[in-house]
Amino acid sequence: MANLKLTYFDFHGGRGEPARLALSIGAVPFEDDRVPFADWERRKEDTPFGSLPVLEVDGQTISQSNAINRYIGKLVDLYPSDPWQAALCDEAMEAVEDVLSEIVPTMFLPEEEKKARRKALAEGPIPFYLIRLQQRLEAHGGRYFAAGRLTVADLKVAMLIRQLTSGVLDHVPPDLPDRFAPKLVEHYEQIKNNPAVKAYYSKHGVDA
Ligand SMILES: N[C@@H](CCC(=O)N[C@@H](CS)C(=O)NCC(=O)O)C(=O)O
Repeated sequence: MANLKLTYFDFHGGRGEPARLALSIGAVPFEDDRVPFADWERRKEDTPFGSLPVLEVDGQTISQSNAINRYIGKLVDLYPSDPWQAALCDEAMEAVEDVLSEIVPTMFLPEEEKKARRKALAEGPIPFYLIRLQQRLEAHGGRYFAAGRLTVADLKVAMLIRQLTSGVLDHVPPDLPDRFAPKLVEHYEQIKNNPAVKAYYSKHGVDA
């Protein structure tokens, strides 16, 4: 097995978390390099696109969260081998990227602007993506986004729901998923109760 080092910010969530979870579910040892926010400016220049996550495989580097998710998904059998199912898995992961690319930039806005932008997101794009993701889940049987089994798409959507329901995003009501996409909340609970996911969070001393 290759030597793996996954670099992401030092918190439980975000774009790096699905890969951390997938490696843990697959029981693949990896160096879990957690970057404190205070160190980021110094380390940013050394990443391929000035962002995290980054995965090092035997000293070679790749970035872009979904490229990493696909690569790790293939290593640990959490990515479909069937091309159509793989495309469905990608579809869900890219939809999460669409919504994250609206949410993440608000973190760096001054307070008043952040409030206005997040209020607008909570009244439009976030419910839109929640409703459409739920429709896609239901279209594929209601339990998994692709292949009728756990894939990295489920981990990525679950991390979005975890973030939205946790209340960490000021001005975004944490009940949006319950109101607009209760089936995604059920799906998140199902992922949270996966024994390997539970073991991962209990090892880190946090609630899933
Ligand atoms: N398209 C990239 C986006 C990566 C991205 O924007 N990551 C954020 C954290 S979730 C980041 O590194 N922000 C710090 C910065 O841009 O300086 C991916 O999917 O990995």
